[in-house]
Amino acid sequence: MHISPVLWQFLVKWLHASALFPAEASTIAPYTDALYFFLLLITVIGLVLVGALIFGFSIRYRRQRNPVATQVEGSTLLEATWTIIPLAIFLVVFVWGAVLYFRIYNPPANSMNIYVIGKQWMWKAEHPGGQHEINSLHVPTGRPVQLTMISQDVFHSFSIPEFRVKREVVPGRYSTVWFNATTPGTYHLFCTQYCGTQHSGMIGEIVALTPEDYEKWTQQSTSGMSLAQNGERLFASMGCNACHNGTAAARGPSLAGVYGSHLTLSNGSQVLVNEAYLRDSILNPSQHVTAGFAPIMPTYQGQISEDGLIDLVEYIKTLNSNYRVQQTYVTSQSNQAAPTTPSEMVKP
Ligand code: HEC
Ligand SMILES: [Cu+2]
Repeated sequence: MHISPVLWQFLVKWLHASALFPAEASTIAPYTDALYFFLLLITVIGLVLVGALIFGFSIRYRRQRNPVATQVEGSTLLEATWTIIPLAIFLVVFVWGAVLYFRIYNPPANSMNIYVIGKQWMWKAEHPGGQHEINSLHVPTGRPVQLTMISQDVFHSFSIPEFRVKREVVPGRYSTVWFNATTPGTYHLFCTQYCGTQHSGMIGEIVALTPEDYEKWTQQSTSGMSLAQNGERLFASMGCNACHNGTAAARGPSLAGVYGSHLTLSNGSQVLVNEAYLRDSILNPSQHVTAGFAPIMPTYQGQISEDGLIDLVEYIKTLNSNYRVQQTYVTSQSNQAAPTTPSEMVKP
C-alpha cells in the first residue's frame, strides 16, 4: 500500500498530537504503522459495509412490505464471492505481517550489541564497554542496536512503544530484539508482561543520543572495566583455565576462535556457537559434549549470576588466539586471589 508521504506525515503527526498514538522514532515504526492502519482501514470498510447492509435490508425487507415470508435459495456465486475476497485480503495481511516479522526479528549483521537483564522489578543494561545502567538505556541514533536479553526470575517483556518493538524476556535463555532509532529524545520503556506486585513500576527510559553524544556518554559512564575484562577475571577466579588453557595438554578444548564457528558434537551433530550456546555450555556442559573430549566439565548452574555469564560470554567472544588464553592463565597464576566484584557472584 502506498500513501502519499505528506498525507502519512499529517496522519501520524495528528494522531501523536492528539495523544492517541506514540511518535514514530525508529526505522521500523512507519512499516508497523502502515500494517496497523491497513488493518484498521479494512476493519472500518467491513464495519460500514455490514452496517449499511443490515440497515438497508431491514428497510427493504420490512414486515409491511413483505407480509408473507419468501424462501430464498442459496447462490453459489454470491457465497464464492464473499469467501474469496476476504480470503484474499487475509492472505495479503498474512504475507505482509510475515515479511515484517522477519524484518523485526532478524537483526542486521552490523548491529551493536547491548545486554539487558530483567528482574523483579527493574531493567539492567550492560554495554560492551562495561557501562551499567538501571531502568534506563542510552543508545545511539542512526545505527542498528541489538539487545540480547534474559530474565533473572520470571517472564518479563521489553517494550518501547515509540520504536514499535517488544520482546519477551525469559529466564534461562537469551532473546533478542533490534531497532534503529531515528530521532534523539527520551522514550518510554515498559515491562508488558504481568510479573508480580510491582510490575507497573518496572519502567524506564530510553535515551536516544546522536552518535557524538553517545560517544561522550560512553566515555563519561565507563566503569573502567569492559564486560570482557570482567569476564577474564571471572574465568581465572572460577578456575576455568585449569582445563581451558589453550595448551596441547589441556583437558578442555581451546576456546580461541570458538565463537561464530561450527562445532561438531560427540553425537555427530553440528552447532553454531553463538552467545546462547556459550551460556548453555557453561551451565549444561553434559547436554552437548564437544567431539573428542570427555564429559568432565562440571556444571556451573547456580554458581554464576546472569551478569557473570554475560561477562564470561563476552570474554570468550574476544578470544581469537591461544596466546590470549595463556595470558589469562599466567595472570591468574601470578595473581592468585583474583578479586571478584560482588555483582559477579551469585547472591546467597
Ligand atoms: C574440569 C575441566 C573443565 C573446567 C574446570 C571447565 N571446563 Fe569448559 N569444557 C571442558 C571440556 C572437557 C569441554 C568439552 C566437552 C564438553 O563440551 O563438555 C568443555 C567445553 C566448554 C565449552 C564449549 C565450547 C567448546 O569448544 O567445546 C565452553 C564455552 C566452556 N567449556 C567454558 C568453560 C568455562 C567458562 C569454564 C569456567 C566457568 C569452564 N569451561 C570450566 C572442561 C572444563
Ligand atoms: Cu516485568
